[in-house]
Amino acid sequence: FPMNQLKQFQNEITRFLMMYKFALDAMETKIEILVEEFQFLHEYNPIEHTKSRLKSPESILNKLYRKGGNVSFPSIREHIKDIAGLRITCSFVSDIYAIRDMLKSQGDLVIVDEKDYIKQPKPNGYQSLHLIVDVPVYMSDRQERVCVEIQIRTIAMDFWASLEHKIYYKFNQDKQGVPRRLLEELKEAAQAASALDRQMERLHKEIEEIKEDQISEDKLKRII
Ligand code: 0O2
Repeated sequence: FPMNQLKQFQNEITRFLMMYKFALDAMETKIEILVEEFQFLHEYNPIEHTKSRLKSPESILNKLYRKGGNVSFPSIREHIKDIAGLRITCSFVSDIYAIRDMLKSQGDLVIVDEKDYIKQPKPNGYQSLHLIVDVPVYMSDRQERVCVEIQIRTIAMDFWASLEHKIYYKFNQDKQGVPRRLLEELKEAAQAASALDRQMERLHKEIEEIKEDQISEDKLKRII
């Protein structure tokens, strides 16, 4: 490659990835605003933590190759929707859907795809709600729309997914190499995580009801 062409190519990649970084920044700000308001209204924070990441050029190219796309920016945009990824870990399952609905009602966002692995877990037990959101990005000379993948899950689902990910790393990502017994136990663990989520949700609802009863009792006392 002549030096000037290489430089131009590097600049184009950097500019391309910057768009995704800006989309992630915009999404993170949106989430912060939603949480602040939610906290004011409901007196608790529905989000335990968020984590964002940009896919590296190397794994973008690997995925592009797997999907049979050609190496061009339009092809990358078409085939790879998770260059920008945001993972939101919630306290309760109902919070996951509350956040999904809040995002759905935002006029400038378009939900391009939704995969509900909570209602229908993957065969290995994986659970999460996945959204592909089309986000507007305002640059100095133009407006672009880019996709951000949002994974929303509970702490229990996140705990399971990170352990499962580590196990595959230990086996060098060779899915055939993991012993069957281990896979079965992992699936059982996912079911246990799901049962724990249901129990916590029930407790959370009971506590909310007690809180509401106390508030109305206090109001009544003040009136009488
Ligand atoms: P990374 O490093 O997290 O980005 P796609 O290949 O994305 O076009 P697919 O496979 O239908 O289509 O996407 P899906 O099902 O929405 O899942 C994509 C992402 O979800 C993965 O990203 C993981 O982050 C997560 N995920 C999906 N299934 C599993 C699972 O069984 N276990 C764990 N631990 N995570 C999972 P990447 O690109 O694989 O990796």
